[in-house]
Amino acid sequence: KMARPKIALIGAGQIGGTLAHLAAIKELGDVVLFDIAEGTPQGKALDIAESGPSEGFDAKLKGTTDYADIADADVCIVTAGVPRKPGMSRDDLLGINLKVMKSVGEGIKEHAPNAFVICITNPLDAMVWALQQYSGLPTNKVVGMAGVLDSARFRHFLSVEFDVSMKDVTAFVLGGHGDTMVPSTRYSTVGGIPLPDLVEMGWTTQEKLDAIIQRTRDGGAEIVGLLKTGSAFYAPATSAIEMAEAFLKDQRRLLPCAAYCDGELGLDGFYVGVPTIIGANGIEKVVDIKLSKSEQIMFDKSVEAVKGLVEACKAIDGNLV
Ligand code: A3D
Repeated sequence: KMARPKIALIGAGQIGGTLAHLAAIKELGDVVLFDIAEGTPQGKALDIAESGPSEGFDAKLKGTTDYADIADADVCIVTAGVPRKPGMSRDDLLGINLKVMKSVGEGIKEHAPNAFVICITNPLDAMVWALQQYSGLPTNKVVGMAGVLDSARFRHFLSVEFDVSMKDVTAFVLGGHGDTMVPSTRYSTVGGIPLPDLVEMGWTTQEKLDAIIQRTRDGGAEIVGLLKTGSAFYAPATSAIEMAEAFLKDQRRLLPCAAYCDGELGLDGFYVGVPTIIGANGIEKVVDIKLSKSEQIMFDKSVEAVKGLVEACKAIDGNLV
């Protein structure tokens, strides 16, 4: 018997619930929603299951507070922890969410050690690094979602500026998922035409482009400021589902993700946003792109910010190396 893939969602909050809904609608597999808040995962799983007859999907949904239920999951998507409130930076979440990563990592290690693990919890680059250590899973099987979302925001703003379909807009945002992220203009295109060429052609101006880049950097804060009670969840969930699908269907998608770099882009032994290929083996490859001088300066600054967060984690938990 061919079993359906099993997708475990650790954290059944705003993003977790949206992930469950999308995974079911796209029939990526059976879904287990896990949370420590008794009733929340069960309630969301039942509610989504009850949308099945109208939507017409075949997927089982289960809500649980017991890690045993994630047994042998093929994919785990981690959103457990707390999100930002207005005025908070992602880094303010570090202390609380590091403790959450420890319990989640141990749960995955015991029950789903063969899973492809996608971390979304902030501050992303440090949390995915800690989660890999706490879970003990191979580095190619533990990855952070940020670049797909940041690039999607960039692509959305560009498609509005150029008034063209977002299908024809590609974009790359690299570096850490924070205020220092690096939206690359040379590697971002409309219909294959790089952004600097579009400025030269007079289709947009450098000022407008700079404003879009800044809005992309502030994309998360813009949503937090509007919602007031939490952070973005529809687009973050969709981005992680894109990565999960690339793994489950062995698509070999080239997506920017927070991946473990060991030599690539001059980095040794930690996580930061880089172009990757996702296929059946998880992160199949980190694409060692060449940055321009100015991009390199921005990237280095971003890497320093991530290193600072990693050091802060080590100061809290001496077992992390
Ligand atoms: P929220 O709706 O609060 O959901 C978080 C859930 O985690 C809640 O249901 C909690 O009960 C649960 N939880 C807390 N502690 C544990 C634990 N130890 N084990 C299991 N579950 C637990 O938040 P959200 O879904 O809006 O956001 C989740 C995380 O994603 C936050 O840290 C956000 O900052 C982060 N986030 C990241 C991005 C990126 O692009 C990287 C984007 C948006 C949000």
